[in-house]
Amino acid sequence: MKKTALLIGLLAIISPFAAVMGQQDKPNVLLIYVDDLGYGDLSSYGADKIKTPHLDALAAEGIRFTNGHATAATCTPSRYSLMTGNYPFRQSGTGILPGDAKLIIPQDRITLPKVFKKAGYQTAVIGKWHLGLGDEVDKDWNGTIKPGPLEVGYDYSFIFPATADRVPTVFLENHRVLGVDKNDPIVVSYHQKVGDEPTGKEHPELLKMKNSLNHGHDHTIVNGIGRIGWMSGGKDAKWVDEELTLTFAYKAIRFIQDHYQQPFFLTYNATEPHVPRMPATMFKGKSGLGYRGDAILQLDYTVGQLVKTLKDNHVYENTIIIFSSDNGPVLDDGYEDGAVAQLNGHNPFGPYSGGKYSAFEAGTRVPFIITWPKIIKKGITSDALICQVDLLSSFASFLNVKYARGEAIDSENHWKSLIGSDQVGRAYLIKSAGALSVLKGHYKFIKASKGAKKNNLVNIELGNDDVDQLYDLNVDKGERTNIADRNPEKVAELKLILDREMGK
Ligand code: NG6
Ligand code: CA
Repeated sequence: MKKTALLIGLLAIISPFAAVMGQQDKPNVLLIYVDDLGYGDLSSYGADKIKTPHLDALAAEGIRFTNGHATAATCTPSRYSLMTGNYPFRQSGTGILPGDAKLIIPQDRITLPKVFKKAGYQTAVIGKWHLGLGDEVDKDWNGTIKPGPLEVGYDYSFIFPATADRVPTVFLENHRVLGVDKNDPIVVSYHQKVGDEPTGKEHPELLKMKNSLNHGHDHTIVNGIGRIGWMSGGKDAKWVDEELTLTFAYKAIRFIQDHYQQPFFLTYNATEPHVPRMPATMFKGKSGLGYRGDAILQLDYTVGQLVKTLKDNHVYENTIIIFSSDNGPVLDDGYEDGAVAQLNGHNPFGPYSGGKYSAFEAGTRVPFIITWPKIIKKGITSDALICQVDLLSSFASFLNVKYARGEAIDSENHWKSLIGSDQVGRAYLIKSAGALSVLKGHYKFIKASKGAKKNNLVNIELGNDDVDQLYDLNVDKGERTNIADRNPEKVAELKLILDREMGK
């Protein structure tokens, strides 16, 4: 036992005052937040056409939640909630951001990483960001870029700005783009072509992975892949897609190796299986399900590497690992990458309807796994209603961190559910995916909305209808039979909840 731990243990016996958790006893927290992974994408969640042994081992080590949610069905709004503890409908401009967007996380309010910072943790974010950077859309990508992750609670960041299908396709370490060269400045635009790099629209013959019909992704070509937005310069700064995850994983492993002796909070924002799916060569063709499946194998491998690093440094037992996804799955999200052609019976949606972009359950109900070997029992399955927006308040309560009333108003303390000692969780949850919905017990209410019923490009039902919808998920997980007419009281109850929440 470390000397300090011994001392704390001793003090705990002789003085009630010292029973407060010592710095050495605080668990590390590794949040693995992935991109577009579906409820049915892991073998521990029922997939039988793909094997995810490292994630399955994690699920067997702790709690596998069956009723865990993102607040939205796309990336930016879900991440906004995770960071701020607020539903995305409370702030405008929280939809999918372009790659040059400015930071949308308020700097003067509590955030999830700030909770850890206030409790004395070292905090880092590695991977996808997609919450905007700087004060302005027009910014110099060759200079200091802030505010960003460091201004909203992280001590260290190694990110890419938005998504891998949006320019600029570069890494940023803290405030600077890696590999900038003043003789080859980076210029980015989301309005018009800049420079003379070929675009996917003009030169489809240069693409190593074709764009899907009518999807876009036909602006600047980087690494043989058409992107959204135009970019010129930065020859040495541009990444190669096949090295993205290996780079992020390496940085995450280094962070753990450098910080394992003090409590740390590491957010690892994996890019899998978001488009463009272009896994490292060693994973290509390995799943038999196209690059989407290969990307999931790569993700699984990376999780295994992170767990191994924790074990090698003897901090695994006292590390809380949280694994979840920012939204549900999509097959064709803009590139011909085999996700549809080689699906081979794989069902990323599980028993649910919809998918990414959708108000139906597959849009927001996602894999959610929590382990903490020192405290959480092995092999628990929990049906508690939990949501990513609650991590902020739950950890603040656990770590005894205070923040102002009126901040993080949608974040509830569900610590007991998160560690498996309560099986109920939230009384209800509001989800924003175009149409707003309320999940309460086994009832799901979707408010009437004018949006399209289906997104034909991605072949996903969006859950919109011009009448209110009510489903009983106990008997109708797929949200096929609208029972609103037969249950006016339930509809009124859930509508009232929504109105009250929206009025806050
Ligand atoms: C959509 C893109 C899609 C993906 C998504 C963001 C088109 C037609 N579709 O607009 O490819 O980039 O935005 O995904 O351009 S998210 O997971 O980051 O929200
Ligand atoms: Ca996403």
